[in-house]
Amino acid sequence: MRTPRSDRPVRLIARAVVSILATAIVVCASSQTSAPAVVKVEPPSWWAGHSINPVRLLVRGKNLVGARVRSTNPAIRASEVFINRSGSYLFVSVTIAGAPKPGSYPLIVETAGGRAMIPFTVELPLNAKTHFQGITSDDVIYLIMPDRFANGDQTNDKPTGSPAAANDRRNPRAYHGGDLRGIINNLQYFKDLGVTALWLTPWYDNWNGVNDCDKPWCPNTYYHGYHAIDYYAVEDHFGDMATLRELVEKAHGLGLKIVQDQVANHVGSRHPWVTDPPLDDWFHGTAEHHSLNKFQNSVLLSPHANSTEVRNTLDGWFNDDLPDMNQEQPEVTRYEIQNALWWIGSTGLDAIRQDTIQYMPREFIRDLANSLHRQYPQMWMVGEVFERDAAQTSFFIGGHAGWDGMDTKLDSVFDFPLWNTSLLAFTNKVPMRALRDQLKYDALYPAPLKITTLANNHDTPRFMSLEGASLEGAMLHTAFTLSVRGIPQLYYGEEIAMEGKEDPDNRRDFPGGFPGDSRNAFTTQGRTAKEQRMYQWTKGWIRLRAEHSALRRGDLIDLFYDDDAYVFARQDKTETVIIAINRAEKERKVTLPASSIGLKDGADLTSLMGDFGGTQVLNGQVNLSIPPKMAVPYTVR
Ligand SMILES: [Ca+2]
Ligand SMILES: [Ca+2]
Ligand SMILES: [Ca+2]
Repeated sequence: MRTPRSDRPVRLIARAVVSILATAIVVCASSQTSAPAVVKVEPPSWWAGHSINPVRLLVRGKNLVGARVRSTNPAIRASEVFINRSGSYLFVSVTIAGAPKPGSYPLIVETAGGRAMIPFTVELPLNAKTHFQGITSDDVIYLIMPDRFANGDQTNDKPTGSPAAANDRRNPRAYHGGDLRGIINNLQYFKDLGVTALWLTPWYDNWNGVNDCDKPWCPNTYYHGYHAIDYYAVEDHFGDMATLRELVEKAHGLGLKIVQDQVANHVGSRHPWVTDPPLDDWFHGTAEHHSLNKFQNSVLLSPHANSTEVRNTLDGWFNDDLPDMNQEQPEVTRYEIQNALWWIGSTGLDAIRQDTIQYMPREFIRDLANSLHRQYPQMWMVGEVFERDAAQTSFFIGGHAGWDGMDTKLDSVFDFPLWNTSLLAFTNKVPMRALRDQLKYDALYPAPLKITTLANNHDTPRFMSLEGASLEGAMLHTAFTLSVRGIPQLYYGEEIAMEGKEDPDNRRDFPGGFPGDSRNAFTTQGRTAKEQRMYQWTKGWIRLRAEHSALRRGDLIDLFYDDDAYVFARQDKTETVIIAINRAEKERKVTLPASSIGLKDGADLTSLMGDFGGTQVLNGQVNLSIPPKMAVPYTVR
C-alpha cells in the first residue's frame, strides 16, 4: 500500500453508529441479569506444544460484565480474565497442558444472568516438513491480486447481501469475481513459468458493500483486501478456509510456496472494533478523533527527529478509512502475533508479506519476527518499506542493529530503491551506470542476497505504461531483476507485458481468467506475438536462474558500466555467470577485467540464451560485443 486511498465516505456513518452503540450500552448496563452471549472467539483454535502457551483469546459477546470463565476439561486451563467496561469483550488466557487429543475444548462463561459457551478447539499441527518452508534467494515470487487473476467459482461472485454495484467487472474499483479456485485451477501455469512462490494480496474478509460519493473514485469497494473486517476469516468473494487449505496443499504438491499478505498496521473502517473497541486504546485514536499520517517517513530513520513527527508517522491513520492499531498496547501486540501464527499454523503457508511495516513500532516488528521464527524456524517475512532511499529500507531489515540499538529480525525488505532505478534506466531516463551506483548502497545491508528485488507491484504503474517504455525495455528490466542479487518478485501479467497506469488501472483482469473472456493468455495460442515473446523471455530467465546457483546465491561483481551498458558477474564457489546488458540501439563493444574475477587466459565465455556465440579470455581481458537492446548471460568454461 503506497499512497493513501481516497475512499473516505464512511466517517459520518461511523459517527452515527458510535452514537447508536452508546445508547445500546446504556440499555445493556441497565439489564445486568441478561444472559451472557458469545459472538466470536479469536483465535478459535490453537495447538498443543506451541511456543505460545497460554494463548490469549479475545471473545466478543454481550453482557459479559462480571463473567467468570472455566474450562470443561482439565487439559485446558483458563486464567487472567479481563472484561471491558461495556461487557462486549472478554480476554482470557488459555493454557493447554500436555498433549491433549485434537478436538473440541469449549470454555464456559458465567454471570449472574446465566452462562454461554466459548467454542475452542485444539488442532493437530500440520507437517512441518512440507509446510512453513520460508523463502530464500532460490525462489522467484509471483504476486497475484486474487480478485483480478482468475474466476474459478462463479457461485461466490455475488455474496448474499452484496449490492450489484459492488460486483461489476466494468468498474475497476469493484469486485470482478477472481478467487482462490481460479488460482488453484491455474497452478500449472505458474509451474510452467517457473516461479516458485505465490504472494496473494490480503485474503482477510473485507466489507462486501460499496462506497458511494461524488468523487471520481466512487463507487468503490475493498476488492484489494487491505480493509479487513475480520482478521480470522477468508474473504467470501475469494472462497473459504477449506479452499485456502486446498490451495496451499495443491501448491505445495507442485513445489509452489504460498505467501500471505498480512496487514497488522490497520484494519478497515467497517471492522466491528471501530464502533466498539475491545479496549479504549485498542487503536491510536477513534473514528472521530485521530491524526492522519502525514507520511513524513524519513523521521522514522533519523536519530534527530522530534517525537511529534515520529508519533504522527507511527500513530496517524493511513487514511480516515483505516483505523491504526496500537501495538504499544500489549493486548494488541499479543493479538496480532497470535493472528500471524494462527494463519501459518492453520493453513501451512510458507511466508508473510507485511504491509506498511514502517508505520509500526520497531519493537513490534522485532517481537513479531522473533515469534514467527521461534515457532517456525524457516518462516520468512518481507516488509513493505516503500522508499527509494536505501538508508531507509536497510534500516528496517533484520540482521543488524540500527542507531536505536534495535535489530528488527525482519527477514527481508523490498528493494524499492533498485526497482526505481531499474525503471528509470530501462526507460532511458538515467544512464545505465545508475544501476551500479544504486547497488553500491548494498553496503548498508547486512546480507544483500536477502533483499527482495521487485520487478513491480500492484501499487505502481505497469512497466509497459511508463513514459518511454518499450517491449525491449521491459525485457531488459525483467532480465536484470531475475539476474541481480536478491530474491526476485514478479507481478502478475508483466510476463505478458500487460499495460496499466496508476491504481486501479494496473490491476486489470488477467486475460482468459474470467468467464466470457475473448481469449486465454494462459495458453500459447491465446497470446499475441508480443505477449508470447515476453512470456518466453521471462520463462527463459527464470529457468536460467534455476539452473545456475551463481545467479541465485553468488556474489555480484561490477565489470563494466557507462551510459548504455552494465555488465556484472554473479559468482559462487562452483561457477561464474556474466550478465551483459546493452540498452542502446546499436551493438556495444566492451572490455572486461576478466582476471579480476579469477578468469584464466583461454577460458571460454558461451552465451546461455540466444545465439550470440562466445569469446575467450586473452591477456586477462574479455572483449564482448553486446547486441543492441539485449541482455546476454554468459557462462565461463
Ligand atoms: Ca468467483
Ligand atoms: Ca467480504
Ligand atoms: Ca501505525
